[in-house]
Amino acid sequence: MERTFSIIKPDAVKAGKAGKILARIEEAGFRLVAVRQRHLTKAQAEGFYHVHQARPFFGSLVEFMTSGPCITLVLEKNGAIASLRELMGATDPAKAAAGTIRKDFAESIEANAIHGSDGPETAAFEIGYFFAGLELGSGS
Ligand code: 3AN
Repeated sequence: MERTFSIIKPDAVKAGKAGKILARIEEAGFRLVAVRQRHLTKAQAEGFYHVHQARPFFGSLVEFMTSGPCITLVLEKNGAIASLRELMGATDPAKAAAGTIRKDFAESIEANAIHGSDGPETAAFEIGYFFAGLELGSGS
């Protein structure tokens, strides 16, 4: 079993789409290991997206990610990382395949409804950034 980290982003939470997105995730066979709604501070969002700090959209991305509550998730499934990336679709919803979460729920390349870790190292960093070991047990 592999674990990945995901965020239902502020655009989707604000639009009342979080439940539908969670349903898609569960229907795709993921187990919810940890779930927590948070309103990120500027420092938390900057730390999370530190790999993008040199990108021109960094300031705007941090502003968007702190604009309202988001839902942070730890998900488990065989091949979870690749499976979630497939379910999410391309970063730009205009280029996302039919039936993907971003195609159906994202507003723009920035406000794109969902985040998913892009590799095992990123997943380990992102899970540990938001959740303590005690919150990552069997779910009981
Ligand atoms: P993904 O989320 O598909 O892994 P990344 O890691 O390239 O995409 O980008 C991280 C986040 O930065 C995206 N989810 C999106 O919110 C934002 N982003 C990426 N590219 C752009 C862009 N060209 N303009 C504005 N925001 C962007």
